[in-house]
Parts: sequence; structure tokens; C-alpha cells
Amino acid sequence: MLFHKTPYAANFRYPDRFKDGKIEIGNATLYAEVQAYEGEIYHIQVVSDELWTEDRNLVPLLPPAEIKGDGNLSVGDRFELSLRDSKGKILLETIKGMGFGICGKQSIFTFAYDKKMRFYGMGEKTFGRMELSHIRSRFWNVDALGDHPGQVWGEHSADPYYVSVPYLIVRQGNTYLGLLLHNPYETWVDTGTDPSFFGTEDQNRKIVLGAEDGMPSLWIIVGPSLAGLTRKLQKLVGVTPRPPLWSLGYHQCRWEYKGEQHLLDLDQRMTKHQIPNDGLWLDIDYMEGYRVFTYSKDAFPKGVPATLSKLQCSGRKVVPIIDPGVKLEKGFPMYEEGLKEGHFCLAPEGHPFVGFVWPGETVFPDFSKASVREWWAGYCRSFREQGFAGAWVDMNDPSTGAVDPYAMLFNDGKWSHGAFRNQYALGMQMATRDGFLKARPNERPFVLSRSGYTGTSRFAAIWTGDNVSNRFYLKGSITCSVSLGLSGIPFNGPDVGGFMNDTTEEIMVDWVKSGFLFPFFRNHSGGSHRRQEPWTFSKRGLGIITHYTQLRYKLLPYLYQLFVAQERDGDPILRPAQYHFPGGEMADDMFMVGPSILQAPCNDGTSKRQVKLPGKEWFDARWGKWVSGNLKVECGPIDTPLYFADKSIVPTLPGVRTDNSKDLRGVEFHIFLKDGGAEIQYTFDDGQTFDYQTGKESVLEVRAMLRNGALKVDTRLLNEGFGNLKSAKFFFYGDATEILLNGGVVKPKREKIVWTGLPISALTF
Ligand code: MIG
Repeated sequence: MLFHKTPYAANFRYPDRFKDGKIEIGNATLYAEVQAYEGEIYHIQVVSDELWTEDRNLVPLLPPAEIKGDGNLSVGDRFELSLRDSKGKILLETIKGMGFGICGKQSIFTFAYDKKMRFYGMGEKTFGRMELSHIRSRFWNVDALGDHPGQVWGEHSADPYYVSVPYLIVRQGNTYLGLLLHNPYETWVDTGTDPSFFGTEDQNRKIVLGAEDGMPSLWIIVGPSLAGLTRKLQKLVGVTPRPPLWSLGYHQCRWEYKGEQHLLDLDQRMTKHQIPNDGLWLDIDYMEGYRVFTYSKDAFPKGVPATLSKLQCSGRKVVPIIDPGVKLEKGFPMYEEGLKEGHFCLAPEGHPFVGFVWPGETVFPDFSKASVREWWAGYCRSFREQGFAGAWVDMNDPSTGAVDPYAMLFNDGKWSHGAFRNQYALGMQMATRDGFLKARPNERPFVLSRSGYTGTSRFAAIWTGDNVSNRFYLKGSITCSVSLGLSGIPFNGPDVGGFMNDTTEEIMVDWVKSGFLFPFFRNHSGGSHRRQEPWTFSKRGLGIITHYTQLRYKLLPYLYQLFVAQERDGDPILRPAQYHFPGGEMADDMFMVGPSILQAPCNDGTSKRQVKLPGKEWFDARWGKWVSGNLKVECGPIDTPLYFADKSIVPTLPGVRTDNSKDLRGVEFHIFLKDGGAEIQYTFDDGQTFDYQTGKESVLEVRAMLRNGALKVDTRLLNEGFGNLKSAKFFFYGDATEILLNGGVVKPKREKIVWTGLPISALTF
């Protein structure tokens, strides 16, 4: 397969006729199922006994109720699709006579392109921009570092990437549509590229969504707003269940950490430097000869539980890496067992497919089979029982080293490689999560995965794989993570500081400033490169990294609200400004964290930048001033441009956070209000179990109203399943001559607080 080329429309054959659900293409007869769902969601599936015998999706989607058809999607007599809004205006239509085509087992949907259209989404990509016009992109999970030539590493985008979500957002004006191919085989998307290479074929530009094989399955979702669209998509593919609170903390990793010595050393230094930290991670060297689900005596002299008990005091969790490849070795119990029970992927000749990974020759659990997922879950269960808090599932692209993967078949050799490759990580995530749940049914599991597919959101968070310690990847981490969030994978983040090559203090500090509020926040690096733990930088560097890490912990209650909203409503954590402020082009260098925070980090190494603030008033967290419009801002060494939206109330933990303690019942409410009203419903629970699902959560509503210099703040418990707050303190950023809290007059004090710059002053009560 050539990654940079895609099949061409002229080689496909198109319907001669479409009638009563039957599509006739030459001698072939296919059957179409066109279904409408509540909320302007449509599904088009094409069935054929000869070409695609079954839907091979491991995880079904979760559409809302079926409806009879709202008349907005119509199908022409050659199977052309056209979608209208309720006023009858065409939103999107396939090209006349060419709406749907086949070429052997390949299938394509082709829509008319208009140069006023804008495109976004596509899951995990490294194009470095939000807007994705004129791109030809493939969806085929790869080990990016291993599968792309070394030359692209550095300053070039590599395509395809680890995660496949063939989902395209099409924007016209402020109307957003989503097109999702729910086909696990290799797929591709073309957003109006010129196929000629010479710029002479403008009239041939098309929007194409194609698949190499597999039952054609296209979902069309009408937003019409970006927020409406994203919520509908997220509900369709499955929301991310409320994660354990500790997983939202700061994680420290390095390809080198292998056992007790590293863990205790890290633990002690985090405490010493007052860096709040929850996760300490173990990379592959903790294993006995890279055999999965083993650990070496050398790494854990008295066993894992003994080491983990030493970390109980600081509450740090340990997350080991788990690779799918099982060492091919006579006598290795997991290998022997898997061989006997037929758990491994087969080659065409009927014996287990052999790849080459860390342990040498390796065989691969066939996660397409429920019995194999069950078997794998058993191993995960015992890992959890020993005390490991989460699982880091790597190499599940699956990576086979220098071995071409196509001979790796699935489902007892009955499925081609392409049928399941993009779902391999998904199967591994499901099994791993399941094993953790088996060990501790009432504890929220945490799984971090490298590869993934539509539906991964239900089982695992994603880190964006091997990046490089440079500004190309630092800048690209914004567009990559925001796009993933818009594509239904909200819980994600990059290796902060960069994985490959030596980082520098400037890169590290800028990455922390840019990424400290990303959904997942982990410092990780390759073992042969410069160390990048916070204390390996200058005193000033350490101070800045510590400050922003502490600030993340202060903001944990706010971040937690975003995850609560994700599970309830499907909102992503990171989002472009257009999510709340329609209009304008999406910026590549600025993003919002939830509805109240906007960040515009200085990632290109210059000391000045332009910040185009959407909407009206913003509170500049650096200098404590209300600002608006198009600003030229300076970027100082310690500060970063961060703004709070007018009319927002941001819940935080109290004071400066010097450790990882985080009781959601003790909070500060920061009120950013120029005039008028603001409100929040603050949800809190134990941050750890599923008890919130049976009512053990509380919701405190806080309403603030500022009129003619008088501020009124009222609180009300809407739900008290988890009791009341233990403490609450209010901060008001503005001027008020009088403040009433729950009807009583309060005497505020002035206090200084440091967000991302100099200390600024607020009224507290
Ligand atoms: O071939 O386990 O992306 O995070 O440190 C490299 C070693 C295998 C790739 C992962 C990276 C991890 C590394 N792994």
C-alpha cells in the first residue's frame, strides 16, 4: 500500500439504477439501508452477499431512536444522496451519477466540493492545522516511528498515524456536518485535492470517503452548530466514562524507569520539590526479558506489592506498560497456554503469525475473539490485584517490527489483516479495562493506549505516540489534540517535553505552559535522550514547571467538571473558540479548555504574538485586566497568555497545591464577571468509584449577579448524595461596592493570587 496515494474515482463503477432499496451496478445487485435517527442523524449502509459478508465492527455505535425519515435526506434514482436543511436548502450532495461507487471490494462516497467549504476532524493527524482542505489522508493504524521513513521525523507530518477515526467535519458558514465512515478496514478521505498534481484539474475536486474493503457504512450528522455536532457524534460513538481523579493529575514517565529504585527516587523528589504528582510510569525494562505480565526480580526485589506499599504515603499510583506481543519461547507459560488454546493471530498457513518486537520473535493475541479478550483480561486482573493502578497499552497498532504485517490474520485465520488491524488496539483496550474491572469492580479503571479507533473513547485515553522534542511537534500538539476531541476521542495528550531527541529547557517550559491543562498530562521521553524530569532543568526552569503543575492541580475541580460534562453531554475537553463563539476561521495556535478558559501559548519561540479574542470581554489571568479584541501580546519567560471568559465561575482547590491531595469538597469559586449573571453547577463525588452512578454525587449550584456595583452570590445544593462541601471560598475579579452571599452582607478582603503571571488581586469572601 502506498500511503500517499488513494484510489481514483474513474476506476470505480457507479449505480445504473436505484429502486426499492436495490442498487444495480452492472451485473451486481447491492442493497441499501437508509435510516434516519432523532436529531438529524442518518445512516447509509450498503449490503452485498458477495462483496462484504458481514459488518466487522467490534463495537457497535449507539444511535438515538430511529425515526421514519424527516425528508431532509433524499436518495436519487442512481443512489445519489442529498441532504437539505429544514428550509429545503441543500447542505451537501453527492456528485450526479457518482454518489456511491465500487471497484472490486473498494467502495467510495463522493460529495460535491465547494471552495467555500471548510474541513476539520479526522481524528489523530499531524498536519499541524485545524482546517483540513485539500488533504488526502489514510486511516490505517501505524507505529508511526517504525512504519514511516526516518526522514519524516523532525519537521514533517506523517500520515497515516496511530489512531484511525475516519470522520470528517464539513463546515459551510456556521453550519457543521459530520461524515463518519464506520468501517474498520483501511479507509481514506479526500477533501478536494487536485488529482492531477499539476493544478490543472480544479473541476475534479471532490470530497471522497472511501474504503479498501468492508461493508460501506456512512453516518451523516447535522450539527448544525459545532457543539451540537460534537455532542451528537460523541453520544453515537460512546462517551468517555468519568475517569478516576488521579488520572487527571500529573504523570511522570521515561523509557528507563523499571522498578523500585526509580519509583522511590521519583517519589522522594516530587515531594521534595513540592511538585504535585499522581502517576509514576514503568516502561518495558521492568519486565523479565520483555515477557508481558512478568516483572524482574532485579526491578522489584521483594515483589510489586512490597514496592507499591512504600508509595502509599504519597498516594502515587504506578502504571506499567503492557505490550501485546507475547514472546515466542518454549516454556514461557503465557506462550504455551495461548498456543494450546488457539489465542494467537494466524498466518495463512495456519500457524501463529510471527513478528519481531522487544522480546525477539513474538506472537500476537487475537483480540477479535471474545475468548482471547477474556484470556487477556485474566492477566490484567492479576496485575491490578498486585496493585498496579492503571495500564499503558503500547505497540497495539499492532507493531511488528521489521516484519510486514499483512500475513497476520484474525478470527482463526478467517479475517484478512485489514479487517481488524484498525480495531486491534480497541480490542486490547476493551480486554484490559475489563480485566481491571474484574479485579476491582467498583473502581474506575484507567487505560492509556497508543493506537485506537472510533469507540476507543469508551475504554481508554490516548497519548499521541512518539513525538519529537521540537517546535513542530509542540505547535502540532494543539491541533492534534483539539482535532481528536472534535472527532470523539476527548481524553488525550502528547508526550510533554517530546519523546525523541534531546529536549531543551525552552521547549520543555513552553510545552508545560502550553499543555498543562490538556486532558492528559504526562512528561515522557525516550531513554537515550537528555533527562527531562522537572529537576533536571535550571532552578528557574524547575520553578516554572512546578508552578504550572501546581496550577493544574488547583484547577482539577474545573477539569473534573469537563469530564463530568463529557460523560453527560458529550462535550470535548479541549475545543476551538468556535465551539462557543461561532464565526471566523479556526486558529491553530489557540484553544479553549472547557467553556471558561482560553489559552494562546507562545509556542513558536518568539516573544510576541497576536491573540484574536472571540466574543467580548476576557479576564487576562496574567495581568488581572479585562481585555477584548485583537491583541498583540508579549510572552515573558514565566507567564503564558491565558484568559478567563466573562460570566464564568471556575471551581478550584484552595490555595497553592504542593502535593496531590484533592478532596473535591473543599473548593474556591473564582467569579469572572464584568456585569450581569454567571452560574455553575459544581458536581463532586469521591473521584474514584462508580458510586456516583447510584446517586452518591452532589451538585452545588452557584449563581452570581452583578448589577450597579452590587454583587449577589447565591448557592444551593441541588443534589446531596455525596454530602455538602467542607469549605467554600469565593474570589471576585472586579469591583463591587457591596457583596451579598446567600442574602447576607459580607465584608470582602483583598488577596493576591498568581495564575500565569504576576500576582493579581481579587476580592475574597
Ligand atoms: O519501540 O516502550 O511509543 O512511549 O517509551 C518503542 C518503549 C516502544 C514506544 C512508545 C514509547 C515507549 C517505547 N515504545
